[in-house]
Amino acid sequence: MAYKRQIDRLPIIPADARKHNVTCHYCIVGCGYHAYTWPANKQGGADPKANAFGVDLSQQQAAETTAWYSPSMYNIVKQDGKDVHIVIKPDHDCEVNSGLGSVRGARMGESRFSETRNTQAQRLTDPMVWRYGSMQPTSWEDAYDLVARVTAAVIKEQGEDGLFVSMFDHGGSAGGYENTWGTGKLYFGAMKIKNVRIHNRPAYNSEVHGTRDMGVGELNNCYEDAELADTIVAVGTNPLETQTNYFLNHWIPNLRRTSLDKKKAQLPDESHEQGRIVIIDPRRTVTVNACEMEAGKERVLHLALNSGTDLILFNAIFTHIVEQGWIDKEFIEKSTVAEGTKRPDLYPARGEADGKPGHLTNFSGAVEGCKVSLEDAAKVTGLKAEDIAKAAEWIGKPKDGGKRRRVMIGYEKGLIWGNDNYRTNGALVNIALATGYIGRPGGGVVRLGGHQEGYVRPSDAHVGRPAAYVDKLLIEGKGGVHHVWACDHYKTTLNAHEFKRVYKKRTDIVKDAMNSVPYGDRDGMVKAILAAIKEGGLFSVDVDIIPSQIGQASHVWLPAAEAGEMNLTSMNGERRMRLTERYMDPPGNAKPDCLIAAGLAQHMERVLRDMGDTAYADQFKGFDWKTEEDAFLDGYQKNAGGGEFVTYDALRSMGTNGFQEPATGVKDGKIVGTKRLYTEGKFSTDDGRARFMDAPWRGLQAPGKEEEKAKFKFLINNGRSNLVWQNAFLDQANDFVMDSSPYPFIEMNLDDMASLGLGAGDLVEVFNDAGSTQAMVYPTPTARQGETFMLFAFPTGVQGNVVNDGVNELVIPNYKQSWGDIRKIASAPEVTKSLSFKSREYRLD
Ligand SMILES: Nc1nc2c(c(=O)[nH]1)N[C@H]1C(S)=C(S)[C@@H](COP(=O)(O)OP(=O)(O)OC[C@H]3O[C@@H](n4cnc5c(=O)[nH]c(N)nc54)[C@H](O)[C@@H]3O)O[C@H]1N2
Ligand SMILES: Nc1nc2c(c(=O)[nH]1)N[C@H]1C(S)=C(S)[C@@H](COP(=O)(O)OP(=O)(O)OC[C@H]3O[C@@H](n4cnc5c(=O)[nH]c(N)nc54)[C@H](O)[C@@H]3O)O[C@H]1N2
Ligand code: SF4
Ligand SMILES: [Mo]
Repeated sequence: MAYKRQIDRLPIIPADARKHNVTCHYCIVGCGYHAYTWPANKQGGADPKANAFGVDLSQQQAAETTAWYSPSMYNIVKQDGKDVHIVIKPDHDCEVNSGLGSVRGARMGESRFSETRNTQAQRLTDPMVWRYGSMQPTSWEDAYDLVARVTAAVIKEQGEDGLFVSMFDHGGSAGGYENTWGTGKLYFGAMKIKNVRIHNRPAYNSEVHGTRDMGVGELNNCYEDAELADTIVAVGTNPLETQTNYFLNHWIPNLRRTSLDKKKAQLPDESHEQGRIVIIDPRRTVTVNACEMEAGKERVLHLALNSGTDLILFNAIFTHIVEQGWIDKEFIEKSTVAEGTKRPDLYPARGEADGKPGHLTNFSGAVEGCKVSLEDAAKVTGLKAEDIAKAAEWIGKPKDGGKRRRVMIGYEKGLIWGNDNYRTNGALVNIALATGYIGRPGGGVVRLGGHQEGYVRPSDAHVGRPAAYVDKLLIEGKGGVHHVWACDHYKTTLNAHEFKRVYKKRTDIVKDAMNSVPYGDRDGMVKAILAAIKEGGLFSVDVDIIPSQIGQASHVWLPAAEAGEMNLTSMNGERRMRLTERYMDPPGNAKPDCLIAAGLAQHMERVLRDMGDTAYADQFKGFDWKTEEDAFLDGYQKNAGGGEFVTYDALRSMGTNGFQEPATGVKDGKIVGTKRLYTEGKFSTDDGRARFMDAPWRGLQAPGKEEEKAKFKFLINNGRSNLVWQNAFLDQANDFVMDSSPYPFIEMNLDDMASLGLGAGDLVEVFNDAGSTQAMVYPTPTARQGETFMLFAFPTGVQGNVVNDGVNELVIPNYKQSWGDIRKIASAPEVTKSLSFKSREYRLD
């Protein structure tokens, strides 16, 4: 029955099981689940009164029944110190997923820490410190004391710029409003840390400065808009695999040729068409395949452009829409910068825009600046001019009867981590502004998102723009202490090969120094560490839930609790905020990140007072939180828009549907939210008018990319797959994942494989001037010659090793445009030999 799950039957959930609201803490979509728990020595029965479903389980259930769960949703965990059964099961009444799970979220149950069933035995249960040559358990007090003393001493010597911080800025696990506030209050409130970076990029900046500078916040629509759109435009994203239930539950019902989506049929006075989709991605993804199967090929336009050429494509689409007169004049006049407006402070002359790699302007400025012919764009993108025109038509041309099309544009990492981030982002938003489809049903120009969001922090203005390129500074030997929160640069940064080489060297200097002093001699230990830092060493503190790869270099590990082991609030890609209720105990002595930050602050205060710096010590006051709820009240309630209406109790009563931020009030005990932003045509600028961007094409922008492309044979495109969540931090201890993916796959064209003498499952080395890594060959008939796709961030082969250090002017990395050569290491070894390499595409006939 159960694949390596050591179980031959599952207990029935009893009627009196405790039921907790859960939002899946993996991707942005934030599907609603319930966690049922009940004592280990009990189970329910077949009688409707004896089970949680209230149905007669002695009868055969219908195909679409909700009265079931799978082995992957089950576990035995600790709750208030006692063993309980747990089932974490998708909620049919959640509007986000309507009961769908995914191959990631539906494994939440088996991915919980269980001493009984031996799952996730890798979880950290105690603080660990470098002692006598290895990592050893210790108490929180001891670990805090060491971290605070070294950190305070380094700040005394080097100033706050000597403390480097890497911290998550998202929701989901790690993150959440509680934890972004806890860490934010420590590093941006008590301190003003400048050498700080976010989990997924080497600086503290925005992934989407472009759209924000134009006044268009990136999460401006709602998931229902994907059901209402006449045309969905998907740029650099593979939502079947990365926003799975958003795609399946909201895009597919619109695209599916067999029925008109119910919500769409209810729209007043509009012509009702089955949706169509334009997908812009150099690679044929399974999303393209699924759309073709569901919508019919004639309603799917896949623009397989040359890697990194999106900007010129968008400019050509924009130009064509303008030339055809398909623009929304009224919207442009009312909601965007008026012609002739002179605001040198806001839109300086072209080329003089400080910290803005694109020039913010009005409509005609963008028309002039972005002008490019279909033919010229076709040459650069490798597409046919007629296909570019067709995309412009599907976006701009009014429907039969003259009604405007409803168009939703969604983009993610193929654009964000793509060539020339700022301008490309701007060029795409230009199209949405020109056609007026923002703030209207079936519209929006939005990030599709990565993790859930949950950002509330004191201002980061002191960081400046461009922000410090933190990884580069670390490589150059800067800084004395590095605090790392919930990210693993060893697997996920750019220029990772070099980063790891230097980071290991610098942290080893400190380890060697620590080995020379008895651990119990705290003064001697701190002195030795400081001396080692003067020699170029770096003291590293890793706050994580498992021993991570960067953690191998660290001197202290602080064990964190995940969502569900603490109460945690976050919002999804349509700003839907929910509370995941604590349903189990954290492993051992692990704590919520916000309380770890509070503990660090309190010890900093104590140490600084001991050092005699009372004024600085006083800055670390205000962390006397007992629970994560205290952190939430201190952070969200006081600092988030509409926060005053939002409490844990109110969220609990709003279940898995929650409300869409920002909150605007409370009615009949329910929080009232905001379905769409910008419905009044007023944008996030001082005058409420959105800006266009004058953003002409300038080739591959990041340093070294053109040269790399010319020198090496293969594009090493990279990203995600359905099965694996992020850097596989939990998946690496899951047989289901590791048996099918012992190494990261690299999808290759069959002729390319033949020319290198490669077979399925062979191990190859991928290399270029930035570094080298390894992968497992996955024969892919649809892959274009010379273009590969490698799974990113995998523990047994890090794609980031071959991503060079080139970034844009605002320090946004360019992970997606990498080129390298490939050579064979070994024919399929035992672990890959018996794997299936069948096509990931499906056919209905
Ligand atoms: N080549 C290449 N590189 C990329 C990308 C790419 O497309 N290509 N994408 C980038 C993107 S978008 C992202 S998001 C990053 C991801 O980069 P990372 O953020 O480094 O990767 P994650 O796997 O999300 O890391 C999560 C870490 O946090 C730990 N963790 C999980 N839950 C908790 C918790 O509750 N508390 C604490 N303290 N720790 C926790 C996990 O064990 C893990 O070590 O990678 C980036 N790097
Ligand atoms: N299964 C799963 N889902 C996830 C995650 C996960 O780890 N696993 N991670 C989550 C996170 S943190 C994030 S940020 C999101 C990312 O979600 P996505 O952005 O959808 O995922 P990626 O696979 O990184 O990249 C998407 C596509 O960009 C394409 N691309 C590469 N170069 C270019 C280019 O030059 N132009 C264009 N237009 N496209 C290009 C790639 O071929 C790829 O198909 O996924 C989230 N969801
Ligand atoms: S689609 Fe995302 S949020 Fe939903 S179950 Fe899957 S991983 Fe979780
Ligand atoms: Mo991400």
